[in-house]
Amino acid sequence: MVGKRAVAGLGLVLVVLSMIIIAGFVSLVIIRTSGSFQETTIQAGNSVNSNVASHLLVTEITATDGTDSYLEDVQVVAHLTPGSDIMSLSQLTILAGASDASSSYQYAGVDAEAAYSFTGYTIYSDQEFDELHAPFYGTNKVQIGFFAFVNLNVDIDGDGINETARSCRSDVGNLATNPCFGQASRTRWLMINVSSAGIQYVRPVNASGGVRLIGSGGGQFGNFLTNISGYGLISIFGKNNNSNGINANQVHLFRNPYYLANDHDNDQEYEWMGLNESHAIFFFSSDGNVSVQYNSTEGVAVPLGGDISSIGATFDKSRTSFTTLAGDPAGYLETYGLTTAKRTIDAGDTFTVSPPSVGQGTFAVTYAKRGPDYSLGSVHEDDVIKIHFRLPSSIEGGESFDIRLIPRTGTTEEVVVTAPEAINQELEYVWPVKMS
Ligand SMILES: [Ca+2]
Ligand SMILES: [Ca+2]
Ligand SMILES: [Ca+2]
Repeated sequence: MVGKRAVAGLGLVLVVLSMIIIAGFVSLVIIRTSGSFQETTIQAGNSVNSNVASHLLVTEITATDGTDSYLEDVQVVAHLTPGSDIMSLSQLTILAGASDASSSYQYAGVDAEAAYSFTGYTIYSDQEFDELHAPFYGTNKVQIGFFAFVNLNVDIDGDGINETARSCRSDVGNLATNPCFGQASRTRWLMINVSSAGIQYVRPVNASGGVRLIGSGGGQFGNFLTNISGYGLISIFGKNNNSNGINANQVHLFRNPYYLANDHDNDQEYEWMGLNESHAIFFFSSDGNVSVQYNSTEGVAVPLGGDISSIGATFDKSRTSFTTLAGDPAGYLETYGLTTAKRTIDAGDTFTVSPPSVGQGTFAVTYAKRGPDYSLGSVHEDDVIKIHFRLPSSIEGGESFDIRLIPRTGTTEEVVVTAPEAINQELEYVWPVKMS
């Protein structure tokens, strides 16, 4: 392994950026820390608005999920101070800063929970992958007959042995005693021999999902991205005009796709990525059904900066932009490393996929208490809201981060949080610190 390439300077840029935002928006900042419960009121920048305005007071912060000793998401409970103006959530900017990253957040909208099916909010940040494997796809044009396994030219379980396939005429009830010889005149199953997991049986199906016997007269058969023992996916697609069964080029085996942690095309659905020996291949949700793209390998190919098919190969690609199939900016890839196994990128090598903009995100809001004037998308004086968002980086025990709630006009609430030394609960109370 050659090692990770350091990413420097970004944090500083964001800090400077956030100071500019604050100076432009508000006249007052109230900083509250967990240690002493001191409240400090300071003047920050020039006063841009001296009207009575809004101030969200934070009363409690929880963070999740601590079961792996790191916290990623926070829930900030807050309400308006007496006399505050009604605040539209679209007029609230949140900044969060940890030791190595910071992010700004805008309101995800009243429909966010439905739109972002996962959490109701999102964040854009660099994604550093651990071990990665190629190839993600393989075909072989010879016929898959009844009597011998055919090499499919792909190693989906990564054990260095290609997977093979054979046609099967028996029905599944006979497989244990008489696997797949004779008994019927037509192909009923495809046997995929995954070298480390044994034989997997995949049933070709017709367009409505029913059993399709191969070997007599016409009709499409298929099987779309079916899971193969957790290692990958198989798709079969063809026309039933071959009495001897299925051709290998009608069978596609894929490694499991890698999922991107960011919504690169900003359409509130996730993207997939596959690798071959020379390229990372991206499938964007805005380009259509990602599984269809994956099956037909219609993705956007970005060079890895080397051929990783052999051991000892270097790959080195400085930060390179890529677009969706439609041509919209979709992010950056940076690679750097040396292979120690064929078609493998080691966990310690650099393989960083970045969205078009890093350090931005959205927050979602739920109502812990609904006041009499409650309305979605805004905060009234008697509401208690819970603000949900993802921290700019994972927080470990004892690490500090700060959160600033910045109204367009009004007083910024800043809370400095120090995580508990021992993080082990799914939900950890991180502010204020409970005194035992
Ligand atoms: Ca965690
Ligand atoms: Ca294998
Ligand atoms: Ca997307």
